[in-house]
Amino acid sequence: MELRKRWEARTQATPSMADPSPLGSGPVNRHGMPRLPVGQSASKKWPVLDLGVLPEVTRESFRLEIDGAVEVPTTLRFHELLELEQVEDVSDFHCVTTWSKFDLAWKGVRVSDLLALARPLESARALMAHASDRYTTNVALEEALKPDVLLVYQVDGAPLPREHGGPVRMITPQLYAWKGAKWINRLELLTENAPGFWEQRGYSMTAHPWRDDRYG
Ligand SMILES: Nc1nc2c(c(=O)[nH]1)N[C@H]1C(S)=C(S)[C@@H](COP(=O)(O)O)O[C@H]1N2
Ligand SMILES: [Mo]
Repeated sequence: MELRKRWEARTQATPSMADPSPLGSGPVNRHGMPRLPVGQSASKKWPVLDLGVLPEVTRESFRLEIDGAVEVPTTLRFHELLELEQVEDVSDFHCVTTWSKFDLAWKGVRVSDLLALARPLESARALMAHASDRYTTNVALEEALKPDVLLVYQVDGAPLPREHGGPVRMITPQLYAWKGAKWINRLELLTENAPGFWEQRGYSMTAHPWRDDRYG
């Protein structure tokens, strides 16, 4: 796909794909990185972490805006997500507070496919994800366009629970999990990377788990 191809070399060069000395332990994952990033412990449970506001979003009321540095600002409803290529992927979830949850089975659509619909300008460099609880988080395009970066509506065969960001959230398996906005409602393309909610409060702009890249 055109947009992803344009960014492919930069994506392949990201630390979670190409770091020659990644920090972590355990057998390697599909990208050759140790499965458990440095400073993390595997958790059986899947904790809930957020700002303590549970927005009232349903599949019916869900809207996703894709705007900013794009040719075609676009708004999608839930059923329109289902018209795109549906992706099932099993991936790990690394929270900066040191727990990792392995093998979450997600279903959703690729962020790269969503962004392509809006035709990002050549000058677009980063994504600001916005959520209904007013949370924001920024991700560079070479990360956001990875094929395992999804907007998901299902986990382990069931609708995504509201406390985990249902009806629709983003996931970024190759970055710390705060880069994945729950209750997502807007993908804003930026020509210059800018800090989101936690990034303004000292968290890393890049958030690479295998570099212990937690704080700015
Ligand atoms: N909208 C929104 N998304 C969010 C957050 C939040 O507060 N609001 N917290 C982030 C953080 S810090 C983490 S670790 C993960 C936690 O996801 P979970 O509650 O499903 O485990 O969501 C991220 N996405
Ligand atoms: Mo977090």
